[in-house]
Amino acid sequence: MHVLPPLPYDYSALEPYIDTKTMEIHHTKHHQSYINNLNTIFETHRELEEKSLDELLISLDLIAELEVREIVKNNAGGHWNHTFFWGLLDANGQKMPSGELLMEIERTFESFENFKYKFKDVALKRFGSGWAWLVRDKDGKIEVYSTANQDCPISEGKTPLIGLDVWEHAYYLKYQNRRGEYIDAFWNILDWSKVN
Ligand code: MN3
Repeated sequence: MHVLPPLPYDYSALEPYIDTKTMEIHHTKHHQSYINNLNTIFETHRELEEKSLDELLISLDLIAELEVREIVKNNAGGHWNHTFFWGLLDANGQKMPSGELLMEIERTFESFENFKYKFKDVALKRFGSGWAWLVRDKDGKIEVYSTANQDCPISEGKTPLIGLDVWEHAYYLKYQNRRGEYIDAFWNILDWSKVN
Protein backbone atom coordinates (compact mmCIF):
# COMPACT_ATOMS: atom_id res chain seq x y z
CA MET A 1 0.00 0.00 0.00
CA HIS A 2 1.28 3.44 -0.92
CA VAL A 3 0.71 6.59 1.13
CA LEU A 4 0.92 10.21 0.03
CA PRO A 5 4.37 11.56 0.90
CA PRO A 6 4.23 14.96 2.61
CA LEU A 7 5.53 17.89 0.58
CA PRO A 8 9.02 19.02 1.56
CA TYR A 9 7.63 22.59 2.02
CA ASP A 10 4.39 24.46 2.83
CA TYR A 11 1.62 24.81 0.25
CA SER A 12 2.38 28.54 0.16
CA ALA A 13 6.13 28.08 -0.38
CA LEU A 14 6.00 28.51 -4.17
CA GLU A 15 3.96 31.75 -4.19
CA PRO A 16 3.52 33.75 -6.33
CA TYR A 17 4.60 31.32 -9.08
CA ILE A 18 2.28 28.52 -8.01
CA ASP A 19 -0.51 29.60 -5.69
CA THR A 20 -1.31 27.99 -2.35
CA LYS A 21 -4.76 26.72 -3.35
CA THR A 22 -3.44 24.99 -6.47
CA MET A 23 -0.65 23.31 -4.49
CA GLU A 24 -3.07 22.10 -1.83
CA ILE A 25 -5.60 20.66 -4.30
CA HIS A 26 -2.89 19.26 -6.53
CA HIS A 27 -1.21 17.43 -3.66
CA THR A 28 -4.14 16.35 -1.47
CA LYS A 29 -6.65 15.59 -4.23
CA HIS A 30 -4.90 14.83 -7.52
CA HIS A 31 -1.75 13.15 -6.26
CA GLN A 32 -3.74 11.35 -3.57
CA SER A 33 -6.20 9.98 -6.12
CA TYR A 34 -3.41 8.29 -8.13
CA ILE A 35 -2.29 6.61 -4.92
CA ASN A 36 -5.85 5.57 -4.04
CA ASN A 37 -6.40 4.06 -7.48
CA LEU A 38 -3.11 2.17 -7.25
CA ASN A 39 -4.02 0.78 -3.84
CA THR A 40 -7.41 -0.27 -5.17
CA ILE A 41 -5.89 -2.30 -8.00
CA PHE A 42 -3.52 -3.95 -5.50
CA GLU A 43 -6.56 -5.32 -3.63
CA THR A 44 -7.38 -7.58 -6.56
CA HIS A 45 -3.80 -7.99 -7.87
CA ARG A 46 -1.64 -8.75 -4.85
CA GLU A 47 1.32 -9.77 -7.04
CA LEU A 48 1.65 -6.15 -8.19
CA GLU A 49 1.88 -4.81 -4.67
CA GLU A 50 5.16 -6.64 -4.07
CA LYS A 51 6.85 -4.58 -6.76
CA SER A 52 8.31 -1.11 -6.28
CA LEU A 53 6.91 1.81 -8.25
CA ASP A 54 10.00 1.77 -10.47
CA GLU A 55 9.71 -1.96 -11.11
CA LEU A 56 6.05 -1.57 -12.09
CA LEU A 57 6.77 1.27 -14.51
CA ILE A 58 9.90 -0.23 -16.06
CA SER A 59 8.14 -3.50 -16.86
CA LEU A 60 4.54 -2.56 -17.65
CA ASP A 61 4.62 -5.19 -20.42
CA LEU A 62 4.71 -7.93 -17.80
CA ILE A 63 1.13 -7.06 -16.83
CA ALA A 64 -0.82 -9.26 -19.21
CA GLU A 65 -4.29 -7.86 -18.62
CA LEU A 66 -4.47 -4.69 -20.73
CA GLU A 67 -7.02 -2.96 -18.55
CA VAL A 68 -4.91 -3.52 -15.44
CA ARG A 69 -1.77 -2.44 -17.26
CA GLU A 70 -3.47 0.82 -18.20
CA ILE A 71 -4.56 1.48 -14.62
CA VAL A 72 -1.04 0.83 -13.33
CA LYS A 73 0.54 2.98 -16.05
CA ASN A 74 -1.71 5.93 -15.26
CA ASN A 75 -1.64 5.70 -11.49
CA ALA A 76 1.85 4.39 -10.69
CA GLY A 77 2.97 6.96 -13.27
CA GLY A 78 0.90 9.68 -11.62
CA HIS A 79 2.39 8.85 -8.23
CA TRP A 80 5.98 8.69 -9.56
CA ASN A 81 5.74 11.85 -11.67
CA HIS A 82 4.23 14.00 -8.92
CA THR A 83 6.66 12.80 -6.26
CA PHE A 84 9.52 13.63 -8.64
CA PHE A 85 8.04 17.03 -9.54
CA TRP A 86 7.51 18.19 -5.93
CA GLY A 87 11.08 17.26 -5.13
CA LEU A 88 12.47 19.60 -7.82
CA LEU A 89 10.78 22.74 -6.57
CA ASP A 90 12.08 25.39 -4.20
CA ALA A 91 11.45 29.13 -4.55
CA ASN A 92 14.87 29.82 -3.01
CA GLY A 93 16.78 27.22 -4.96
CA GLN A 94 19.59 27.41 -7.48
CA LYS A 95 18.27 29.20 -10.58
CA MET A 96 20.81 27.88 -13.07
CA PRO A 97 22.40 24.53 -13.81
CA SER A 98 26.11 24.39 -13.05
CA GLY A 99 29.24 22.37 -13.76
CA GLU A 100 29.05 19.36 -16.05
CA LEU A 101 25.27 19.58 -16.54
CA LEU A 102 25.43 23.22 -17.67
CA MET A 103 28.15 22.36 -20.18
CA GLU A 104 26.13 19.41 -21.42
CA ILE A 105 23.02 21.58 -21.86
CA GLU A 106 25.06 24.19 -23.74
CA ARG A 107 26.62 21.51 -25.94
CA THR A 108 23.27 19.89 -26.71
CA PHE A 109 21.03 22.96 -27.07
CA GLU A 110 23.65 25.60 -27.99
CA SER A 111 22.79 27.73 -24.95
CA PHE A 112 20.84 27.63 -21.70
CA GLU A 113 18.36 30.13 -23.17
CA ASN A 114 17.85 27.92 -26.18
CA PHE A 115 17.27 24.92 -23.93
CA LYS A 116 14.53 26.83 -22.07
CA TYR A 117 13.01 27.85 -25.39
CA LYS A 118 12.97 24.24 -26.57
CA PHE A 119 11.51 23.01 -23.29
CA LYS A 120 8.74 25.61 -23.43
CA ASP A 121 7.99 24.75 -27.04
CA VAL A 122 7.60 21.06 -26.20
CA ALA A 123 5.49 21.87 -23.12
CA LEU A 124 3.19 24.14 -25.13
CA LYS A 125 2.78 21.63 -27.94
CA ARG A 126 1.73 18.79 -25.64
CA PHE A 127 -1.91 18.61 -26.67
CA GLY A 128 -4.26 18.01 -23.76
CA SER A 129 -2.74 16.62 -20.58
CA GLY A 130 0.81 15.49 -20.00
CA TRP A 131 4.32 16.32 -18.92
CA ALA A 132 7.37 18.07 -20.37
CA TRP A 133 10.75 16.52 -19.56
CA LEU A 134 14.47 16.85 -19.73
CA VAL A 135 15.70 13.27 -19.71
CA ARG A 136 18.82 11.25 -20.21
CA ASP A 137 18.20 8.55 -22.78
CA LYS A 138 19.59 5.02 -22.96
CA ASP A 139 22.71 6.22 -24.78
CA GLY A 140 23.44 8.80 -22.10
CA LYS A 141 22.36 11.78 -24.19
CA ILE A 142 20.08 14.47 -22.76
CA GLU A 143 16.92 15.40 -24.62
CA VAL A 144 13.74 17.39 -24.20
CA TYR A 145 10.42 15.76 -24.96
CA SER A 146 6.91 15.34 -23.59
CA THR A 147 4.66 12.48 -22.61
CA ALA A 148 0.87 12.21 -22.65
CA ASN A 149 -1.28 11.69 -19.57
CA GLN A 150 0.85 10.25 -16.74
CA ASP A 151 3.22 8.29 -18.94
CA CYS A 152 6.56 8.12 -17.16
CA PRO A 153 9.89 8.30 -19.04
CA ILE A 154 11.33 5.40 -17.06
CA SER A 155 8.86 3.13 -18.90
CA GLU A 156 10.79 4.05 -22.08
CA GLY A 157 14.19 3.55 -20.52
CA LYS A 158 14.81 7.28 -20.04
CA THR A 159 15.94 8.89 -16.80
CA PRO A 160 14.16 12.16 -15.94
CA LEU A 161 16.25 15.14 -14.87
CA ILE A 162 13.40 17.69 -14.98
CA GLY A 163 9.65 17.19 -15.24
CA LEU A 164 6.90 19.78 -15.53
CA ASP A 165 3.25 18.91 -15.06
CA VAL A 166 1.29 20.60 -17.85
CA TRP A 167 -2.14 19.22 -16.96
CA GLU A 168 -4.60 22.10 -16.54
CA HIS A 169 -5.07 21.13 -12.89
CA ALA A 170 -1.46 22.24 -12.32
CA TYR A 171 -2.06 25.85 -13.32
CA TYR A 172 -5.68 26.65 -14.16
CA LEU A 173 -6.69 28.52 -10.97
CA LYS A 174 -3.94 31.09 -11.39
CA TYR A 175 -3.11 31.05 -15.09
CA GLN A 176 -6.37 29.78 -16.68
CA ASN A 177 -5.57 29.06 -20.34
CA ARG A 178 -2.14 30.76 -20.21
CA ARG A 179 0.05 27.67 -20.08
CA GLY A 180 3.01 29.66 -21.41
CA GLU A 181 3.07 31.97 -18.37
CA TYR A 182 3.01 28.97 -16.06
CA ILE A 183 5.96 27.44 -17.94
CA ASP A 184 7.89 30.72 -17.66
CA ALA A 185 7.14 30.83 -13.92
CA PHE A 186 8.54 27.31 -13.53
CA TRP A 187 12.11 28.60 -14.01
CA ASN A 188 11.71 30.66 -10.80
CA ILE A 189 10.94 27.62 -8.65
CA LEU A 190 13.00 24.89 -10.27
CA ASP A 191 15.96 24.19 -7.99
CA TRP A 192 18.89 23.16 -10.21
CA SER A 193 20.80 21.86 -7.21
CA LYS A 194 18.18 19.08 -7.05
CA VAL A 195 18.58 18.38 -10.79
CA ASN A 196 22.37 18.24 -10.49
MN1 MN3 B 1 -0.70 16.87 -11.67
